[in-house]
Amino acid sequence: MTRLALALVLPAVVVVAGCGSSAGPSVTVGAARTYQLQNFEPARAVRAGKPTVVSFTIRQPDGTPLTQYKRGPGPHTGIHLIIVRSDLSTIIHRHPPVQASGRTSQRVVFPAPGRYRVVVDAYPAHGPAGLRNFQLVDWIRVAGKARSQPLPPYQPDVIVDGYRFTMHPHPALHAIDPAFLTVTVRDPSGRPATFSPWYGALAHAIFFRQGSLDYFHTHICSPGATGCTSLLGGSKVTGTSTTPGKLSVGVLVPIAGTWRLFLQTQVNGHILTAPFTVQVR
Ligand SMILES: [Cu+2]
Repeated sequence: MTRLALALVLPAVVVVAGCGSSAGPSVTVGAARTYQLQNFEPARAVRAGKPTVVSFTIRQPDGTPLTQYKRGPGPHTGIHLIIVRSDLSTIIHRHPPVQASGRTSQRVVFPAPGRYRVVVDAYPAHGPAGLRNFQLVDWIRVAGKARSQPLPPYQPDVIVDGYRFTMHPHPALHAIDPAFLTVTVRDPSGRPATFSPWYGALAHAIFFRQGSLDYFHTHICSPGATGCTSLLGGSKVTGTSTTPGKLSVGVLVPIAGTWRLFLQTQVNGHILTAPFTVQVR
């Protein structure tokens, strides 16, 4: 029954359930009505370093495939496919196209053996009232001996492909309490980086909680951009970037713990992923 869905960010549900993807199969919309991942592939272990096609259909509570997704500007459209290894050492983030049948397929390459959590973050065009997006989860096993890596401690400076990401000092973060982290990015020559839109945003902040793999996702857009706000129960947050090389990253997570923030942005055609460890009280 691991293919069963878990709907999150659903106001009708207790907030803490929001991203509590560790809760397992879950009722979401009314009594015993759930969204589910159907015919999720791969069903068996796959190989590291080889292309793997991840595919699935989202089954609606009425049994039919979900085929209509939100469109338009901003990042909150379609399906976001986010895959992390269970030790949070690696992340894959794609926005695969949805076929007319509702089937979605994405080719990915897993870098190393291990268990990978798959989060399908879906934005239906016509969801139930109050439901903007929801997440369904599954697992993929990549064969071989997994070498689990301990989560690195907080480091304010992260260098990715020669680009330096620096997180500025910040007050303590609290669950369900929107906050902002300032991160500056400099290119290999030390100049402020110029962010260009990727998947509808200047940057994506993807949060996973150590151990339970709870998930949340916020975005950084240009000032005045529409469709950039992330919601969690009655809370919301919108990240912005008004100065070259500087990101104001919205933080909004459902529960306290140690979280890995994967900050992704596009600079000079490079997709950069900068991981940070952050504590939430
Ligand atoms: Cu995103």
